Amino acid sequence: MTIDYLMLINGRWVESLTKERFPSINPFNQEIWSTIPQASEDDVNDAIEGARKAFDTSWKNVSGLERAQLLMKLADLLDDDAERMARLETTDNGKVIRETKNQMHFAARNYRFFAGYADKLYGEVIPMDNPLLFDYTLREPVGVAVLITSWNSPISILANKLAPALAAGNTVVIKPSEHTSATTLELGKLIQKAGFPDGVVNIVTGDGRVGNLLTQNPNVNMISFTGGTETGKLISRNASQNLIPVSLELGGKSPNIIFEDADINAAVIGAVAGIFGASGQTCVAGSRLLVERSVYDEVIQKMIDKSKTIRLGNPIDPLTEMGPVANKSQYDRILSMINTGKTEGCKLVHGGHPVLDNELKNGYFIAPTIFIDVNNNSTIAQEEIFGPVLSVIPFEDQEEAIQIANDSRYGLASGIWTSNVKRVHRLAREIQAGTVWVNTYRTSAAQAPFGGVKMSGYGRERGWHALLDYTHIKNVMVDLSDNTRDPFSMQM
Ligand code: TXE
Repeated sequence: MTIDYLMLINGRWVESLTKERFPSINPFNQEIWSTIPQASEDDVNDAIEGARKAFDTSWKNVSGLERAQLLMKLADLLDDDAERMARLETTDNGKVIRETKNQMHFAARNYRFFAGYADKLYGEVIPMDNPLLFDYTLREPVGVAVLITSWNSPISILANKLAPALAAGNTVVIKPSEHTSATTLELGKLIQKAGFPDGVVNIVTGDGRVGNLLTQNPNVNMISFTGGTETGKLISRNASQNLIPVSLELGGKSPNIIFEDADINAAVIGAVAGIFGASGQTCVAGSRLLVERSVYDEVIQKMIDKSKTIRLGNPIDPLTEMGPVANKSQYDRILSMINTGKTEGCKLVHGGHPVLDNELKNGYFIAPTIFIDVNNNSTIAQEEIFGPVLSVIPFEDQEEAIQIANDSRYGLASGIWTSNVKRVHRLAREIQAGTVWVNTYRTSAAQAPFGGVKMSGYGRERGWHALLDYTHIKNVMVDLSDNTRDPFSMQM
């Protein structure tokens, strides 16, 4: 039996005004397991009006302490519901349950982290040259924030946005990916249960048309987006028409660099986590593995050996290590990129094909794939594939490693595997990326800021830095003098 979800608009669970719906498909068995409303323009407007009204009325009078308590309550509810939420997420996007379960708790941790800031967002008193001027700042919420998320980690990505947005006193309209809307709508139920006032959090569903309407609406004050780089550009263009700020967390082609002085076994595990974890469907995927020539053959052999042991299977089974990719269009795109790698002469040493198996229900499975001797200019080394496809690239020395690492239009994440402490800090400065992992990969924390440079976007999520995107600074200047000023001598 399919579940027919509703949208959350202004505290009410509603059908789309046009009654239009679309199916959500389980990528493991390709069955339709739920249906989702396709929001109309009127639904979008209702959601934004609801968020605006809540911002101007009820939410404004909720103190920082109360906001913190609501966020803490939400975190508790999410922790308690993690198992069920993880199963739904896995059903929707095919990500293995061991990861989706972790992500529920990680999201809860994010709500707690930002809850701690809700009553500590204060400004500063600024000393003036003129002692009779008293100047201070207020840190204020921006207003109505639109949060658009992708399908690869819906609840975890949403927490990166929703937690700081609410902590800072904004109201929001969320649009999850059309491929994975269910858990965001389930979270809406937890948000209501936690006691957030009506209209503070609205959730509209649908495809890119809904995102387009949301990001064009003049009543929106900021946009936070996670998704593809091309969509990010469209959103940025829309935002420019209303001159509102945007935070963009986009794609990547991240270099994971292994030096000869690294703990090679640990580095290989890190490289596997980097590209085959989540079937390669993460923005930080370490899709370019740069390996120092002296350990090149050893690393490749170990990568192949390790890849052979990866357990593909039903993502709902806790023993499964790699599930299917999330949807048909991803599946087709990944296979076509593998084909491009082959035609461009990259040397395929492992995988490179779909895995068709009755046990796997003929789901969208793609074998862990390793290309070696890849030229960094080739398509598979430059384009984000968003699948389990690794390009291994040799380098001769540190300078060449830096040059290859930075020869990319993206700049999201990077990894360095070495025991040389000087090299660590040198590369940390030289590499053009928002994150540099050292002797680890795909490790994250609520406290650590995350985001990209270059075509990977701008803005930061997690860490107190995220609050900067959801607040603006107001300056208050008070004249304490009794004298009237010369009206024609003011500086501004
Ligand atoms: O992303 P889209 P898709 C990359 C990855 C992947 C590619 C395409 O390379 O292969 O993007 O994935 C909404 N205005 N990443 O098609 O289209 C859409 O409904 C406003 C990297 O899934 O960018 C969804 O909610 N919104 C990434 C969200 O944007 C629009 C994660 C993301 O969808 C819109 C996912 C529009 N015109 C994909 N069009 C990462 N950074 O982790 C679509 N949307």
